[in-house]
Amino acid sequence: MKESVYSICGMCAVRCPIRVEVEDGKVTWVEGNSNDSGMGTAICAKAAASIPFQYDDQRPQRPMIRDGARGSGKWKQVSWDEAYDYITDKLKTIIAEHGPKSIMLTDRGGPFADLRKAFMKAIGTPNYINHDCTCGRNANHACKSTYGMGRTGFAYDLKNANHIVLFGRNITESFKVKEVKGFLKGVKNGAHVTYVDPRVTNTAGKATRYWQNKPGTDYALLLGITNYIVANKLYDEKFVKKWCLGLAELKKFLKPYTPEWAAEETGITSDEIKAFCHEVDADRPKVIFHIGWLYSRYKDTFYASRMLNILNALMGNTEQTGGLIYPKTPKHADSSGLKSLSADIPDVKEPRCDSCDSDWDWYDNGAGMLQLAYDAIDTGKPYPVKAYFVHRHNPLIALPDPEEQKRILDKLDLLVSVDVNYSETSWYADIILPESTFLERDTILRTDKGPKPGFSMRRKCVEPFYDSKPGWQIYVDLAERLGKGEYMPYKSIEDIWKYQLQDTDVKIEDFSATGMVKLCDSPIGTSDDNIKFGTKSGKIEFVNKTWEDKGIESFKPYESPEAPPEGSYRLLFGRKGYQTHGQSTNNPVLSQLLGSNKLLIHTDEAKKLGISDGDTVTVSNGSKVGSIEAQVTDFIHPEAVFMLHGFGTDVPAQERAFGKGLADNAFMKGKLKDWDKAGGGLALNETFVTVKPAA
Ligand SMILES: Nc1nc2c(c(=O)[nH]1)N[C@H]1C(S)=C(S)[C@@H](COP(=O)(O)OP(=O)(O)OC[C@H]3O[C@@H](n4cnc5c(=O)[nH]c(N)nc54)[C@H](O)[C@@H]3O)O[C@H]1N2
Ligand SMILES: Nc1nc2c(c(=O)[nH]1)N[C@H]1C(S)=C(S)[C@@H](COP(=O)(O)OP(=O)(O)OC[C@H]3O[C@@H](n4cnc5c(=O)[nH]c(N)nc54)[C@H](O)[C@@H]3O)O[C@H]1N2
Ligand code: SF4
Ligand SMILES: [Mo]
Repeated sequence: MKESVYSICGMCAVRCPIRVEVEDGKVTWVEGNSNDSGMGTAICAKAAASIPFQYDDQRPQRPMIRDGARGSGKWKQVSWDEAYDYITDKLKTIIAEHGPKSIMLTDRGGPFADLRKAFMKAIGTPNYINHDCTCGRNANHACKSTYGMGRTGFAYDLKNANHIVLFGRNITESFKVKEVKGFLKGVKNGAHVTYVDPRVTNTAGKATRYWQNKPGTDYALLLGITNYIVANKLYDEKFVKKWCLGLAELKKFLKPYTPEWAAEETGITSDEIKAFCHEVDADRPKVIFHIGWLYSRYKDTFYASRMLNILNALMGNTEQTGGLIYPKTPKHADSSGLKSLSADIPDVKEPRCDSCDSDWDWYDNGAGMLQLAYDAIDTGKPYPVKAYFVHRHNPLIALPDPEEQKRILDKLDLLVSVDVNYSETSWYADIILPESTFLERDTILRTDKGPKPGFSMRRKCVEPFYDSKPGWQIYVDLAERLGKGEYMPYKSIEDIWKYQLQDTDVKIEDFSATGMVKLCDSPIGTSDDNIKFGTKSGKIEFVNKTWEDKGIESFKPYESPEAPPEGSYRLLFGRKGYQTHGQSTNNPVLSQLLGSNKLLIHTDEAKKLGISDGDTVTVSNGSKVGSIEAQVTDFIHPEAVFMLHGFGTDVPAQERAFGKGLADNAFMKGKLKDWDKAGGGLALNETFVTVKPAA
């Protein structure tokens, strides 16, 4: 019998709403959950590839304990009881010597992290951290320092925009399904799209204006743009007067940064810059400057991102159709929210190992700073960190310099990986706990913000194919064994759902029909009454005194990016539409589409080096050397080379991907320590490699 299960995709961290067809205990079809407005039924290739993934025998099938040196690939398969005993025995010893604060956990953040945060709080450690120092950290902190709220404090109303401005935001390949659908509707409706990237991408193909800037010069371009907009009053004077602080200081700071100056620095002509400024002036307030994501990997992208935030403010696009809209919460619908699973657990008084609550207290300590936690493992300061849980996170691919990381991880007494793959980090761990795939497990409820706020549910569609467990069960079991069961007293997922829903009028049955519950019947529209900023002044702060008191200047004078040393190129990276970071290259189906990554190099540079398209080339940075196929193209800036992220696995159990391509992060030597002290993001793009024909 065919049955529909409404659930939430888990093939990447976007977590789209889906409908899954199940027949005789097998998943036969996955599509978008069209009950969610803007979603429709179409989804991405990665989601479809979840079906063969469930049966993949190249993923961990039961718990495994290391039976040789770390990374040796020697494993002993064990029962769940043995695995739990192993972990709790080690943890008890570690806790006896160093206290519970010597335990840390990192994951991929997001709505389901609430359960892991509760586990950490229950066992008495403050050290929950997520991946964000390699993702949106600079952009997030830039938004906080201007608007007083995080990067996701606004939703972009792309489908109604007149102009969408994307600095390295490759929205059609590094996508979220709903967002890209909104973007394409905007394009169809005639929106202007300005796309800036040293590399031509699919998104450039959708743009009305494509600028190939010199890598690392976005801040200069933004200074030139803002200078011209401010000097010529091409902004919303009424909005700025009412809501923004620091215009005079901004104006003064921008003086030297004319479009002519920016042209010299970026390679984009001043006429083009000026034409763009007049165009956005005509298009506002329906203009969206995307505040950035992954382009924010340079030394100054906190400041570039701050300038994007300031430009949004100048457009007066807050809470405007076609602009930046507050995602409405349950509160807007007169409902309580989900109760946090941490709510009834006593606060942990210990300081954080990454010092985000002391030395770096202007940072958002919800996400923490993983690079500083690595320092703590390495140095034992501010205190020893001896046990590390890595959940749905793969630092040996996601953080730079795996060689240096392994040196540091070797100082741990316990490294636990909870994963669905033999990730590079699982392979280096002491123990692997296989989590059931998202098709095989329930998760805690999540809140959906938007015009119709509500909650949604990920449901188990089929029984686990291997001897795996859902994440919630793993942490509830471990809390119990560590004598903290009273804080996670759940016997079933229903117990957890009931706990989360206790302050609302919603019942578990309400999710059956569509997998989601909306808290209002008609969408909550935009209104000036909703405008509220999280800064001390309640305004958008071009000048932020609180941050200045911490030594973070509001306006940073521009410095040119370092020129690539003679014979070197700046290493750029990104992803493809049918790839999720490092976790798709061994997928039974996606591996066939992805094959190996290549090194994109400009035609003129390739000619100089005697490299032809398809040649094997040697790439190196210090002691790190590797070979890869060259793709010779006109579509990349001559100063840069590019490779897709997430390839080059060193895990032999990933048989389909092993030996294919190179890992970009392995060339980022020393980059664990190279990060932006203002924004907190790792400066991954400040990496240079030399390229030559393979011998
Ligand atoms: N050099 C370089 N570094 C980068 C990037 C880059 O482009 N280049 N990108 C950066 C960005 S933007 C990000 S967000 C990070 C991402 O870094 P990560 O969060 O580490 O990346 P993912 O591949 O999303 O997830 C990591 C792990 O989760 C596992 N996993 C997948 N599904 C499940 C599941 O259902 N349960 C469990 N328990 N595990 C699961 C995967 O097998 C994988 O091992 O990397 C960052 N680092
Ligand atoms: N299919 C797919 N979609 C995803 C993900 C995935 O793994 N797969 N991951 C999700 C995650 S976690 C994230 S963070 C987002 C990332 O989404 P995006 O931020 O759009 O990231 P990418 O496309 O990976 O890389 C950014 C682009 O920056 C360009 N770039 C490099 N240097 C510069 C520069 O100096 N200036 C400018 N303007 N551009 C530059 C690169 O050429 C690249 O095209 O994607 C999300 N969506
Ligand atoms: S973008 Fe694709 S893989 Fe990611 S959650 Fe959505 S449907 Fe799944
Ligand atoms: Mo990310």
